[in-house]
Amino acid sequence: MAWDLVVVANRLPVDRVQLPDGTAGWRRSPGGLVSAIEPVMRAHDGCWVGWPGGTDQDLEPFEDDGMTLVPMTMTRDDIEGHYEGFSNGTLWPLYHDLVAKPEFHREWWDSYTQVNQRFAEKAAELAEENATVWIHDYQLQLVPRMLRELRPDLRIGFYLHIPFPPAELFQQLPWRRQLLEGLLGADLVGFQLPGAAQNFIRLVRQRVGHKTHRDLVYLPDGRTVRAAAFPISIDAAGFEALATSPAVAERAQEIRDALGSPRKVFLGIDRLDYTKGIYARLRAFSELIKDGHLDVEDAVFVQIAVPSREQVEQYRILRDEIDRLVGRINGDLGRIGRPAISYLHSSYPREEMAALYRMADIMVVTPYRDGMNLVAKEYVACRFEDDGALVLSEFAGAADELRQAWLVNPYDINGMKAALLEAYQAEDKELTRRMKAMRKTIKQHDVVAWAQGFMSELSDVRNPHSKPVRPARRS
Ligand code: GDG
Repeated sequence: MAWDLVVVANRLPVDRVQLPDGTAGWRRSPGGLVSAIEPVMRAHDGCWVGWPGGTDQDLEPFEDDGMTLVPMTMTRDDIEGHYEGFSNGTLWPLYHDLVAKPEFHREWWDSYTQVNQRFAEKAAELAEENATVWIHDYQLQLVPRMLRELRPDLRIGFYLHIPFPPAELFQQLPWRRQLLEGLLGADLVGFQLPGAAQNFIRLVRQRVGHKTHRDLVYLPDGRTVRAAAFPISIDAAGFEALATSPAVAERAQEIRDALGSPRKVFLGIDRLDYTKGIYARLRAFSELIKDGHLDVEDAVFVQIAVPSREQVEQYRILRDEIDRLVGRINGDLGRIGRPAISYLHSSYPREEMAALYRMADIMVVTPYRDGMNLVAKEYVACRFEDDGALVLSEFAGAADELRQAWLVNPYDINGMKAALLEAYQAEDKELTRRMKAMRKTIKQHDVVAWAQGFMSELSDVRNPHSKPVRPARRS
């Protein structure tokens, strides 16, 4: 069977789980990628290639909720070298402003190359003639070129969900040229922000020596590659509908009651990742209590830390650090039945997320660097009464659009304290003014618009080897 659209991502949109009767089954995995890609998949005759989690399992393609999913097999060595190693130990910190120190290991690179080659071969096998292939994220940056070598007829798009670093940082990579050439296999390379696209173009000019003009790269074989920004978004209407449902309203009230009905609730929801700035944010909040600006009778901070990359050493260390900090803050500042921080290390269904968003007065999103940050957008989508405050890091991609948030520098603890306090004390009128403007933005640019924008730019690319999707326009 061959497909008109092949989506290639590191992970499939489902996780392999054990069902209560002991047999293996699938559960929809949480996260932005799934809700973003689903509408595109449904509009096309498409299939999705990715790793289902787990090791050494050869699984056949299968249908899930109307989508055809094609599982890739990964060995323990692949996971160590490609996923935990080069993707999350080298690229992730390097692309996030060196928030942690990236490690460079030649074995990791070899594994990254091998896994990328296998993904490319699988996509080549599944795509019908002149099909479109959409490759996602930093784990698969070599796939565009590898795939083009196998199948020059294809139309290839690549989208990077995380930031693309400035040349000064990217240059550290021993394999910088290979990665740039890998991406140049695509017809269209999409980024979250215009600055990332510019970083890429500049690097291609400097390091690979191709001619560039504005957002275009001219390759010696006559192809052109476009690099542009497509800020990702969320299913805004879906989140709003969930937040307005009676079940979610009831649950939101239940959570508030369980917290002891404080005057205001602060909320943080993040994957437990060192880029997200959880530690500094909790410190800032605790200092407001220590300084006497807030009282645990009036305010509580609910921090949800979703388990992530638990096999990677740095993530285990981070978890311990946050455990210790929360313990210390609650030990020092809490009272019986009134912890300063209500900390949960767990993941939740979408309905529970919506209830949390609906219940919280102040959403605190303070990453040191983030491609976009969908949590910030989801909070805004759920505030259907135009209330609630968003405190947002300037270094999250979302800050480009959500200008009416309380924008903070996450490295500046005093600045964060001031913003948290301002958001806490803000008058209703002020909250409404800000939230209304942000809701308008989110509604206008939802995830469907994002996916359509990317696909339509991709189908406009006209290159010598691939046939145009639509009949060529007469000039
Ligand atoms: C990367 C980039 C970029 C989280 N916990 C649960 C849950 N989630 C959902 C959220 C949200 C998504 O996962 C997380 O997205 P973020 O954007 O906040 O962060 P990353 O995971 O780092 O995502 C990021 C994104 O890709 C998309 O391009 O914005 O910058 O780093 O949708 O709601 N969902 C459920 N239960 C949970 O416990 N159901």
